[in-house]
Amino acid sequence: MGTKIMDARVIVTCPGRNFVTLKITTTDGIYGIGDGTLNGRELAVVAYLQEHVIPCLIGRDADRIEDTWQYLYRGAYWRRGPVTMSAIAAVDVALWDIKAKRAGMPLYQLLGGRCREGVTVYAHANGHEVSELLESVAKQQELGYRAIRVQAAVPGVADAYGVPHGDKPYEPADGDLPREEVWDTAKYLRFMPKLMDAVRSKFGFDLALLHDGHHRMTPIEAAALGKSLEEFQPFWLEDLTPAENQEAFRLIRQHTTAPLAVGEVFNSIFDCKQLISEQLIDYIRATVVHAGGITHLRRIASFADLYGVKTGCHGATDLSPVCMGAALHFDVSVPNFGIQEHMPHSSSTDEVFPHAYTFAGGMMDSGEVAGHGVDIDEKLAAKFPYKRAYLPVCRLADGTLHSW
Ligand code: GCO
Ligand code: MG
Repeated sequence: MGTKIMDARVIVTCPGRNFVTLKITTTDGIYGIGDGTLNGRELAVVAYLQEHVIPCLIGRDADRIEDTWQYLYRGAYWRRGPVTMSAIAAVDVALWDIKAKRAGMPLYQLLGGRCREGVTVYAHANGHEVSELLESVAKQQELGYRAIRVQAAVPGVADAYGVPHGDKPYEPADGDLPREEVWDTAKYLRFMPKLMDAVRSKFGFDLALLHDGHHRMTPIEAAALGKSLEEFQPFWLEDLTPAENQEAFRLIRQHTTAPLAVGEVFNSIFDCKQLISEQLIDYIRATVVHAGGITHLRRIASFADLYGVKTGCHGATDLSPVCMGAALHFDVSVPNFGIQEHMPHSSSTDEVFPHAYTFAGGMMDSGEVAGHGVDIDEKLAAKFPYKRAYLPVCRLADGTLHSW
């Protein structure tokens, strides 16, 4: 009954920003697509797929998703890392798409069926001033969001994370070479309670408020931030410290009950093993494309469930609609779902990637189309050639390089 992989091709397109898509076609004429986008390092994944993965795929049984995953992960000898795991994710998601299309079912059915009626998503609000942030929160509320991430420019700091330059939507990968930003943690720590206070005073406590520290604090600074924001009851504080050092979270946890979320840059279960098993975080932010696809993300989620840690998939615009589609099937079917990030794509991106998923009233849904429900219009995609774009780098006032 097996169907074989006949062809696999990488499609790179830049409808406003770069996306890497793998398209796998089987001997029975069905195709599936997977996202392999790694922001600012896109062509590294393309080379890994073309030179090292695709030659091993041709002729392989398309139904053997787990075995193919093991072959590409365990069989490669050099394991893990964002480039490898994004490439594996692209294959994995394309194969799940094919299997679900062959079954004539939406992907979530193969993952055990629905655990909920829809997926609660959070939006981004930001501002160059607190007043502008408050307007942005109101606008997101009007669109129906009941969970909102708040980021604002910090007085006296040239470039805070999460605030757009000018009036374009926030999209940080904007330089032909990396733009340099200057950062000051002390000013940020003094400002954050004022920001949260302003938002709570205007909107009350029913709105779920999130905030992203974007890896810029030391553990003790992170602990101080958590303590100072606790009274504003954040839904979560994200990426307070660079999380290579998992045990750093013990120190943060000793000082604050603010819920902690980490993991958008993680690519395997080993990146979060200690964070989860010691219950040092509350939400794991790994998502489909950077954490080895549906197959590996489910493993991370099952492990997290043992320790009361919920999911909170990364969903910035640098993850393609293909990743979003796959993530929504995961989200509706995973028991320990927490929340899903939603940064809407540009209209040209949505045109290149027609999709079945929907948004209404602060919730998204995967839709009922067989497969993951996201396609690629290759003719249109070809009209948007790859354009090199780097994420910024960050420095302190004295020139010291800091985590961006
Ligand atoms: C988020 C993220 C993004 C990242 C981006 C980097 O929480 O949405 O931090 O905004 O900066 O995905 O490529
Ligand atoms: Mg983040």
